[in-house]
Amino acid sequence: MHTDLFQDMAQSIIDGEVDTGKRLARQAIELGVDPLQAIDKGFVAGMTEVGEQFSKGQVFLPHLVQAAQVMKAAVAILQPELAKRGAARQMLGKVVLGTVKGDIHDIGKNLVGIMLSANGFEVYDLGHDVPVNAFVDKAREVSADIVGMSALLTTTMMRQKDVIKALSEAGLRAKVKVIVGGASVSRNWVEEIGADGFSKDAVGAVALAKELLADK
Ligand code: B1M
Repeated sequence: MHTDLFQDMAQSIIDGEVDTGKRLARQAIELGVDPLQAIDKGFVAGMTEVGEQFSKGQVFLPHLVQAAQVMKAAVAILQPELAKRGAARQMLGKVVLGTVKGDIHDIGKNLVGIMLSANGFEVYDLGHDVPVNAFVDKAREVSADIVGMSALLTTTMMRQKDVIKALSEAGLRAKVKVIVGGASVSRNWVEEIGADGFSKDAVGAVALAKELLADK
């Protein structure tokens, strides 16, 4: 169902057409399409394609920038609808979230934040390019239950390990669960750095956060 709409959404990302992306996001709401499906099957599919074209040298950095702009504009329109669907909720826990130092990729991190908020978590989003100590300071300040870190570059994944070390040094590691994510993050990486879990997508991040706090 809605296959054509999803294809058009993906194409708007590939073409870098912000106005088209916004129009299709509004159309999805009017048609009652699940906003999460619109993001996943439509816009994210387009972003994956752009990423593949970039790695093959078929498109260049300006294309990535433009694609990201379409994605952000479309998600901004779908976000209130996502929040509405997550209505009637209790506060499940506090999450300090950010993309690690040196990394400015924030689309996936934003989606994770939106989904956690929509599902009852109080999210403190520190943004992108977040220094190691900022995670630690905020976790202490708000008595966080979870620290969540996104990293998309193989070069910046190491910062996730640094934050875990800094949390330990600050005496906070036993009090917070640490979840990580990003295109290159794997189960092996989670074990290597001593995190508590990872998720491949934003829906999985919510399930993981709930699971980790279940016995708290
Ligand atoms: Co960049 N980039 N980029 N980029 N970019 C990648 C990551 C890359 C894989 C592209 C490629 O070569 N195929 C490659 C990394 C290679 C590597 O290290 N292995 C790359 C590169 C090389 C770069 C630059 C170095 C390019 C350059 O300058 N020469 C540069 C780095 C800048 C920096 O950060 N210092 C760069 C810049 C950019 C833009 C600024 C142009 C733009 C980002 C704009 C923005 O975010 N505001 C950009 C984009 C758009 C991409 C791709 C194409 C798409 C990323 C994205 O938004 N995906 C990406 C290729 C790819 O990943 N396929 C690429 C959609 C998003 C919904 O998915 O972010 O994976 P994702 O998030 C998912 C899951 O990973 C998970 O849930 C999310 C939602 O489903 N998840 C979590 C994410 N965080 C989580 C946290 C959790 C749990 C789950 O818990 C806390």
